[in-house]
Amino acid sequence: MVDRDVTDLHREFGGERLPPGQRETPGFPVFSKSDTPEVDREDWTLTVTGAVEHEREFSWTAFRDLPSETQRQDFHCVTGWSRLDATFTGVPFPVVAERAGVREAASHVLFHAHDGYTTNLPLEQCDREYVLFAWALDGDPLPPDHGGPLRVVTPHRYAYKGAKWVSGVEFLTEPRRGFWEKRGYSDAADPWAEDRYG
Ligand SMILES: Nc1nc2c(c(=O)[nH]1)N[C@H]1C(S)=C(S)[C@@H](COP(=O)(O)O)O[C@H]1N2
Ligand SMILES: [Mo]
Repeated sequence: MVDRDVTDLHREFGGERLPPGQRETPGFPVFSKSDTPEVDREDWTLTVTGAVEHEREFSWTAFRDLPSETQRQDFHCVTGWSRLDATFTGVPFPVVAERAGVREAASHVLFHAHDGYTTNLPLEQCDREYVLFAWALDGDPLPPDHGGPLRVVTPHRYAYKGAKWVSGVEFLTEPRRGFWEKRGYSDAADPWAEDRYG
């Protein structure tokens, strides 16, 4: 059962469903900068820090108690493959933002992950229903290689904007570049504008 189908969000960005220069892939490739880190649910936390009213630290059970939904989404990797019609279940970004109370001064978000990965987005691009903290893929627990127990997905941006094994969300008052953004990938990462390199 899908609560929300966002495979038409390309219309908002003025493009075709398959962004320019992308090809559809049948499977779901794994793409990581390094090995899959071991993340234990027992001592798992998600921290929400920075320009917020109330810094938070969610345990796995507390996070799973937040309102969640299942969405049908497309997934576009900057290296050229797109996985269409993935089904992700998780908590929409605005739910997490609302729990922490985002301060007026916040303008950007930096995600942190257990493999040392980071990635950044402007708050306005991040505070969207379809930016999901996902724990399930196609009805099964999110596999470790794909970022389990919890990852972020960003169907409106190249997939490097979605941190696998996410450990923290930091609200910033000025932009800061993440792992790939520092190494030459685009800050904007709009697939329909083909913003691949920065
Ligand atoms: N923590 C972390 N998140 C990450 C990455 C990574 O190396 N580490 N790679 C990014 C890139 S470039 C892509 S394309 C997607 C790949 O997700 P997948 O392995 O589930 O296909 O994760 C993104 N998130
Ligand atoms: Mo990617």
